[in-house]
Amino acid sequence: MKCFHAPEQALHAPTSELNRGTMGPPFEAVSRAATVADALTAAGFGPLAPPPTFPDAIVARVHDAGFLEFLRTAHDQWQVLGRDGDAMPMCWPGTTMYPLRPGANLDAKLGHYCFDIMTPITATSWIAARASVNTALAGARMLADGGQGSAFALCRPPGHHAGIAAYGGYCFLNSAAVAAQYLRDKGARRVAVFDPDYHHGNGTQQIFYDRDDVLYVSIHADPQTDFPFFSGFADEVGIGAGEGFNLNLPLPRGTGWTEWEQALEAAMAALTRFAPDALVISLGVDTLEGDPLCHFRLHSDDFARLGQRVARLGLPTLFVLEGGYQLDLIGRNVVRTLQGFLNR
Ligand code: OKP
Ligand code: ZN
Repeated sequence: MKCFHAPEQALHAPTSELNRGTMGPPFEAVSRAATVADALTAAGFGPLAPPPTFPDAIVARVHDAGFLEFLRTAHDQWQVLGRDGDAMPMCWPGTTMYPLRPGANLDAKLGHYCFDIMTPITATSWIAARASVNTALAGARMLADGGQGSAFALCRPPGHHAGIAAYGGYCFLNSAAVAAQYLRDKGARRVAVFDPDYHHGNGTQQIFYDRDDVLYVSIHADPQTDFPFFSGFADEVGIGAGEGFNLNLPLPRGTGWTEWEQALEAAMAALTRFAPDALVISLGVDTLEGDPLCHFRLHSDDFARLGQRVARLGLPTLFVLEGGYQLDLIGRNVVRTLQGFLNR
Protein backbone atom coordinates (compact mmCIF):
# COMPACT_ATOMS: atom_id res chain seq x y z
CA MET A 1 0.00 0.00 0.00
CA LYS A 2 1.42 3.35 -1.04
CA CYS A 3 1.94 5.75 1.88
CA PHE A 4 2.24 9.53 1.68
CA HIS A 5 3.62 12.20 4.00
CA ALA A 6 4.91 15.76 3.56
CA PRO A 7 7.81 16.97 5.77
CA GLU A 8 6.21 20.47 5.83
CA GLN A 9 3.43 19.04 8.03
CA ALA A 10 5.90 19.34 10.94
CA LEU A 11 5.66 23.14 10.63
CA HIS A 12 2.56 23.15 12.82
CA ALA A 13 4.30 22.92 16.19
CA PRO A 14 2.56 24.94 18.90
CA THR A 15 4.58 25.01 22.12
CA SER A 16 1.76 24.36 24.53
CA GLU A 17 -1.90 23.49 24.90
CA LEU A 18 -4.43 24.52 27.49
CA ASN A 19 -5.86 21.33 28.95
CA ARG A 20 -8.21 21.24 31.95
CA GLY A 21 -7.10 24.70 32.96
CA THR A 22 -3.37 24.05 32.78
CA MET A 23 -0.85 24.83 30.07
CA GLY A 24 1.16 21.77 29.06
CA PRO A 25 2.84 20.11 26.09
CA PRO A 26 0.48 19.58 23.16
CA PHE A 27 -1.21 16.17 22.83
CA GLU A 28 -1.35 16.67 19.08
CA ALA A 29 2.47 16.64 19.04
CA VAL A 30 4.70 17.01 16.00
CA SER A 31 6.36 13.70 16.87
CA ARG A 32 3.10 11.82 16.26
CA ALA A 33 3.88 11.77 12.55
CA ALA A 34 7.46 10.57 13.03
CA THR A 35 6.35 7.66 15.21
CA VAL A 36 3.82 6.57 12.59
CA ALA A 37 6.37 6.98 9.79
CA ASP A 38 8.92 4.90 11.69
CA ALA A 39 6.43 2.11 12.38
CA LEU A 40 5.31 2.07 8.74
CA THR A 41 8.88 1.91 7.50
CA ALA A 42 9.79 -0.85 9.96
CA ALA A 43 6.78 -2.87 8.78
CA GLY A 44 7.79 -2.55 5.12
CA PHE A 45 5.29 0.15 4.10
CA GLY A 46 8.00 2.68 3.26
CA PRO A 47 9.38 4.78 1.84
CA LEU A 48 6.72 7.40 2.40
CA ALA A 49 6.26 9.51 -0.72
CA PRO A 50 6.05 13.30 -0.47
CA PRO A 51 2.91 14.62 -2.20
CA PRO A 52 2.89 17.25 -4.95
CA THR A 53 1.32 20.65 -4.24
CA PHE A 54 -2.30 20.58 -5.31
CA PRO A 55 -4.01 23.91 -6.20
CA ASP A 56 -5.87 25.86 -3.50
CA ALA A 57 -8.98 25.66 -5.71
CA ILE A 58 -9.31 21.98 -4.77
CA VAL A 59 -9.41 22.91 -1.07
CA ALA A 60 -12.00 25.59 -1.86
CA ARG A 61 -14.35 22.86 -3.14
CA VAL A 62 -15.27 22.16 0.49
CA HIS A 63 -14.07 25.20 2.47
CA ASP A 64 -15.34 28.81 2.38
CA ALA A 65 -13.05 31.26 0.53
CA GLY A 66 -13.10 33.87 3.31
CA PHE A 67 -12.24 31.19 5.85
CA LEU A 68 -9.24 30.02 3.80
CA GLU A 69 -8.01 33.60 3.37
CA PHE A 70 -8.35 34.09 7.13
CA LEU A 71 -6.36 30.93 7.98
CA ARG A 72 -3.64 31.87 5.49
CA THR A 73 -3.17 35.39 6.87
CA ALA A 74 -4.25 35.20 10.53
CA HIS A 75 -0.79 34.86 12.05
CA ASP A 76 0.66 37.66 9.85
CA GLN A 77 -2.10 39.94 11.11
CA TRP A 78 -1.39 38.80 14.67
CA GLN A 79 2.25 39.86 14.25
CA VAL A 80 1.30 43.16 12.62
CA LEU A 81 -0.59 43.91 15.84
CA GLY A 82 2.72 43.43 17.69
CA ARG A 83 1.65 40.26 19.45
CA ASP A 84 3.89 37.36 20.43
CA GLY A 85 3.03 33.69 20.44
CA ASP A 86 0.26 31.90 18.61
CA ALA A 87 -2.98 33.41 17.32
CA MET A 88 -5.86 32.39 19.55
CA PRO A 89 -9.42 33.59 19.99
CA MET A 90 -10.56 35.24 23.20
CA CYS A 91 -14.22 35.97 22.51
CA TRP A 92 -16.86 33.88 20.78
CA PRO A 93 -20.25 34.86 19.35
CA GLY A 94 -21.82 31.83 21.02
CA THR A 95 -24.91 30.59 19.29
CA THR A 96 -27.67 32.15 21.28
CA MET A 97 -26.49 35.54 22.50
CA TYR A 98 -26.18 37.63 19.37
CA PRO A 99 -27.20 37.59 15.71
CA LEU A 100 -24.25 36.01 13.87
CA ARG A 101 -21.96 38.59 12.25
CA PRO A 102 -18.78 37.76 10.31
CA GLY A 103 -16.52 39.90 12.53
CA ALA A 104 -14.58 42.96 11.44
CA ASN A 105 -11.11 42.67 12.96
CA LEU A 106 -8.73 39.82 13.75
CA ASP A 107 -10.01 39.08 17.25
CA ALA A 108 -13.59 39.00 16.00
CA LYS A 109 -12.64 36.70 13.13
CA LEU A 110 -10.71 34.36 15.45
CA GLY A 111 -13.83 34.01 17.57
CA HIS A 112 -16.00 33.67 14.48
CA TYR A 113 -14.05 30.89 12.76
CA CYS A 114 -12.55 29.01 15.73
CA PHE A 115 -14.76 26.96 18.05
CA ASP A 116 -12.35 26.02 20.85
CA ILE A 117 -9.18 26.93 22.74
CA MET A 118 -6.99 24.00 21.71
CA THR A 119 -6.14 24.97 18.15
CA PRO A 120 -3.57 27.81 18.10
CA ILE A 121 -2.41 29.25 14.77
CA THR A 122 1.39 29.53 14.59
CA ALA A 123 3.36 31.42 11.94
CA THR A 124 3.58 28.26 9.81
CA SER A 125 0.37 26.39 10.68
CA TRP A 126 -1.14 27.22 7.28
CA ILE A 127 1.80 25.64 5.44
CA ALA A 128 1.50 22.50 7.57
CA ALA A 129 -2.27 22.22 7.23
CA ARG A 130 -2.07 22.71 3.44
CA ALA A 131 0.68 20.09 3.25
CA SER A 132 -1.52 17.68 5.21
CA VAL A 133 -4.26 18.19 2.61
CA ASN A 134 -1.74 17.57 -0.19
CA THR A 135 -0.85 14.27 1.50
CA ALA A 136 -4.50 13.15 1.47
CA LEU A 137 -4.94 14.33 -2.12
CA ALA A 138 -1.90 12.37 -3.31
CA GLY A 139 -3.57 9.23 -1.99
CA ALA A 140 -6.91 10.20 -3.52
CA ARG A 141 -5.29 10.84 -6.89
CA MET A 142 -3.75 7.38 -6.77
CA LEU A 143 -7.22 5.86 -6.30
CA ALA A 144 -8.74 8.11 -8.95
CA ASP A 145 -6.07 7.10 -11.45
CA GLY A 146 -7.02 3.51 -10.74
CA GLY A 147 -3.39 2.57 -10.24
CA GLN A 148 -3.81 1.00 -6.84
CA GLY A 149 -6.75 -0.04 -4.70
CA SER A 150 -5.62 1.54 -1.46
CA ALA A 151 -3.40 4.24 0.02
CA PHE A 152 -2.47 5.64 3.42
CA ALA A 153 -2.14 9.38 3.99
CA LEU A 154 -0.09 10.24 7.09
CA CYS A 155 -1.99 13.44 7.78
CA ARG A 156 -1.28 15.80 10.66
CA PRO A 157 -2.51 18.23 11.82
CA PRO A 158 -5.75 16.21 11.63
CA GLY A 159 -8.84 17.41 9.80
CA HIS A 160 -12.22 15.89 10.66
CA HIS A 161 -13.31 18.66 13.05
CA ALA A 162 -12.75 21.40 10.44
CA GLY A 163 -16.00 22.51 8.82
CA ILE A 164 -16.91 24.65 5.82
CA ALA A 165 -15.84 27.84 7.64
CA ALA A 166 -14.76 26.60 11.05
CA TYR A 167 -11.65 25.21 12.70
CA GLY A 168 -10.98 23.55 16.05
CA GLY A 169 -10.17 20.22 17.72
CA TYR A 170 -6.56 20.46 16.44
CA CYS A 171 -7.96 20.66 12.87
CA PHE A 172 -7.65 23.51 10.34
CA LEU A 173 -8.46 21.95 6.96
CA ASN A 174 -10.53 18.81 6.48
CA SER A 175 -8.15 16.58 4.52
CA ALA A 176 -10.55 13.62 4.37
CA ALA A 177 -13.41 15.80 3.09
CA VAL A 178 -11.21 17.48 0.49
CA ALA A 179 -10.08 14.02 -0.66
CA ALA A 180 -13.67 12.73 -0.82
CA GLN A 181 -14.74 15.74 -2.90
CA TYR A 182 -11.70 15.27 -5.16
CA LEU A 183 -12.73 11.66 -5.81
CA ARG A 184 -16.23 12.89 -6.72
CA ASP A 185 -14.77 15.50 -9.07
CA LYS A 186 -12.59 12.84 -10.70
CA GLY A 187 -15.59 10.71 -11.57
CA ALA A 188 -16.66 8.67 -8.55
CA ARG A 189 -20.48 8.88 -8.49
CA ARG A 190 -20.76 8.17 -4.79
CA VAL A 191 -18.08 8.43 -2.11
CA ALA A 192 -18.37 7.30 1.52
CA VAL A 193 -16.43 8.66 4.48
CA PHE A 194 -16.14 6.23 7.40
CA ASP A 195 -14.84 7.80 10.62
CA PRO A 196 -13.83 5.38 13.41
CA ASP A 197 -11.87 8.06 15.35
CA TYR A 198 -12.92 8.33 19.03
CA HIS A 199 -14.34 11.79 18.36
CA HIS A 200 -17.22 12.71 16.09
CA GLY A 201 -16.07 14.34 12.85
CA ASN A 202 -18.36 17.32 13.14
CA GLY A 203 -16.58 19.09 10.27
CA THR A 204 -16.99 16.24 7.81
CA GLN A 205 -20.63 15.85 8.83
CA GLN A 206 -21.29 19.55 8.25
CA ILE A 207 -19.56 19.64 4.86
CA PHE A 208 -21.68 16.82 3.41
CA TYR A 209 -24.82 17.19 5.55
CA ASP A 210 -27.18 18.24 2.72
CA ARG A 211 -25.80 15.85 0.09
CA ASP A 212 -26.76 12.38 -1.06
CA ASP A 213 -23.58 11.77 -3.08
CA VAL A 214 -21.28 11.57 -0.05
CA LEU A 215 -22.30 9.33 2.86
CA TYR A 216 -20.79 10.07 6.28
CA VAL A 217 -20.73 7.27 8.87
CA SER A 218 -19.08 7.75 12.26
CA ILE A 219 -18.52 5.64 15.39
CA HIS A 220 -17.56 7.85 18.31
CA ALA A 221 -17.91 8.70 21.98
CA ASP A 222 -21.32 10.03 22.98
CA PRO A 223 -21.21 13.83 22.60
CA GLN A 224 -23.06 14.08 25.90
CA THR A 225 -19.73 13.26 27.56
CA ASP A 226 -17.08 13.99 24.95
CA PHE A 227 -15.72 16.52 22.47
CA PRO A 228 -17.13 18.00 20.22
CA PHE A 229 -20.14 17.96 22.61
CA PHE A 230 -22.61 19.71 20.27
CA SER A 231 -22.49 17.37 17.29
CA GLY A 232 -22.54 13.61 16.77
CA PHE A 233 -25.95 12.66 18.16
CA ALA A 234 -27.81 9.73 16.60
CA ASP A 235 -30.70 11.92 15.48
CA GLU A 236 -28.46 13.93 13.14
CA VAL A 237 -29.38 12.11 9.93
CA GLY A 238 -28.76 14.73 7.23
CA ILE A 239 -30.99 17.40 5.75
CA GLY A 240 -32.81 17.91 2.44
CA ALA A 241 -31.31 15.67 -0.24
CA GLY A 242 -28.81 14.53 2.40
CA GLU A 243 -31.48 13.10 4.70
CA GLY A 244 -30.54 9.48 5.38
CA PHE A 245 -26.96 9.99 4.23
CA ASN A 246 -25.44 10.79 7.63
CA LEU A 247 -25.14 8.03 10.23
CA ASN A 248 -23.90 8.69 13.76
CA LEU A 249 -23.23 5.73 16.04
CA PRO A 250 -22.40 7.20 19.47
CA LEU A 251 -21.17 4.84 22.19
CA PRO A 252 -20.63 5.32 25.92
CA ARG A 253 -17.23 5.80 27.54
CA GLY A 254 -15.66 2.47 28.45
CA THR A 255 -16.81 0.72 25.26
CA GLY A 256 -14.61 -2.25 24.31
CA TRP A 257 -14.35 -4.33 21.16
CA THR A 258 -17.52 -6.42 21.61
CA GLU A 259 -19.87 -3.42 21.61
CA TRP A 260 -17.67 -1.41 19.25
CA GLU A 261 -17.83 -4.26 16.73
CA GLN A 262 -21.63 -4.15 16.78
CA ALA A 263 -21.47 -0.51 15.78
CA LEU A 264 -18.86 -1.42 13.17
CA GLU A 265 -21.29 -3.94 11.66
CA ALA A 266 -24.03 -1.30 11.54
CA ALA A 267 -21.59 1.05 9.83
CA MET A 268 -20.55 -1.62 7.32
CA ALA A 269 -24.20 -2.38 6.54
CA ALA A 270 -24.84 1.29 5.74
CA LEU A 271 -21.72 1.48 3.58
CA THR A 272 -22.73 -1.68 1.72
CA ARG A 273 -26.24 -0.33 1.07
CA PHE A 274 -24.80 2.95 -0.23
CA ALA A 275 -22.49 1.08 -2.64
CA PRO A 276 -19.95 3.87 -3.14
CA ASP A 277 -17.29 3.93 -5.85
CA ALA A 278 -14.63 4.86 -3.27
CA LEU A 279 -14.14 4.95 0.49
CA VAL A 280 -12.24 7.45 2.62
CA ILE A 281 -11.48 6.33 6.19
CA SER A 282 -10.79 8.98 8.83
CA LEU A 283 -8.50 6.66 10.74
CA GLY A 284 -8.19 7.73 14.35
CA VAL A 285 -6.45 5.26 16.64
CA ASP A 286 -7.43 7.16 19.80
CA THR A 287 -9.95 4.39 20.53
CA LEU A 288 -7.06 2.43 22.08
CA GLU A 289 -7.39 1.62 25.78
CA GLY A 290 -5.30 4.06 27.78
CA ASP A 291 -5.31 6.95 25.31
CA PRO A 292 -4.69 10.09 27.41
CA LEU A 293 -7.66 11.97 25.89
CA CYS A 294 -10.10 9.16 25.23
CA HIS A 295 -12.13 6.47 26.98
CA PHE A 296 -12.75 3.48 24.72
CA ARG A 297 -11.01 0.14 25.27
CA LEU A 298 -9.84 -1.23 21.96
CA HIS A 299 -6.64 -3.30 21.90
CA SER A 300 -3.97 -3.47 19.24
CA ASP A 301 -5.36 -6.64 17.66
CA ASP A 302 -8.75 -4.97 17.29
CA PHE A 303 -7.24 -2.56 14.78
CA ALA A 304 -6.30 -5.52 12.59
CA ARG A 305 -9.93 -6.69 12.85
CA LEU A 306 -11.09 -3.22 11.83
CA GLY A 307 -8.78 -3.30 8.82
CA GLN A 308 -9.96 -6.78 7.84
CA ARG A 309 -13.60 -5.81 8.08
CA VAL A 310 -13.35 -2.68 5.91
CA ALA A 311 -11.33 -4.66 3.36
CA ARG A 312 -14.36 -6.96 2.94
CA LEU A 313 -16.23 -4.02 1.40
CA GLY A 314 -13.93 -4.48 -1.57
CA LEU A 315 -13.67 -0.76 -2.32
CA PRO A 316 -10.85 1.53 -3.43
CA THR A 317 -9.90 2.84 0.00
CA LEU A 318 -7.97 5.87 1.21
CA PHE A 319 -6.90 5.89 4.87
CA VAL A 320 -6.37 9.38 6.31
CA LEU A 321 -4.81 9.66 9.77
CA GLU A 322 -6.83 11.61 12.36
CA GLY A 323 -6.34 11.17 16.13
CA GLY A 324 -4.27 8.94 18.42
CA TYR A 325 -2.35 10.31 21.39
CA GLN A 326 -0.42 7.46 23.03
CA LEU A 327 2.79 8.49 21.36
CA ASP A 328 4.55 5.13 21.55
CA LEU A 329 1.57 3.13 20.25
CA ILE A 330 0.00 5.15 17.42
CA GLY A 331 2.37 3.73 14.81
CA ARG A 332 1.80 0.13 15.82
CA ASN A 333 -1.98 0.50 15.63
CA VAL A 334 -1.89 2.22 12.26
CA VAL A 335 0.31 -0.61 10.98
CA ARG A 336 -2.04 -3.25 12.45
CA THR A 337 -4.99 -1.61 10.67
CA LEU A 338 -3.24 -1.59 7.32
CA GLN A 339 -1.94 -5.15 7.78
CA GLY A 340 -5.45 -6.31 8.62
CA PHE A 341 -6.75 -4.54 5.52
CA LEU A 342 -4.12 -6.24 3.35
CA ASN A 343 -4.69 -9.53 5.21
CA ARG A 344 -1.00 -9.87 6.10
C1 OKP B 1 -9.03 15.57 17.78
B1 OKP B 1 -9.23 14.25 17.02
C2 OKP B 1 -7.47 18.70 25.20
C3 OKP B 1 -8.94 18.50 25.40
C4 OKP B 1 -9.41 17.19 24.82
C5 OKP B 1 -9.46 16.86 22.42
C6 OKP B 1 -10.33 16.72 21.24
C7 OKP B 1 -9.60 16.84 19.90
C8 OKP B 1 -9.49 15.51 19.20
N1 OKP B 1 -7.05 20.05 25.53
N2 OKP B 1 -10.16 17.29 23.60
O1 OKP B 1 -10.56 13.89 16.77
O2 OKP B 1 -8.55 13.12 17.60
ZN1 ZN C 1 -10.08 11.86 17.91
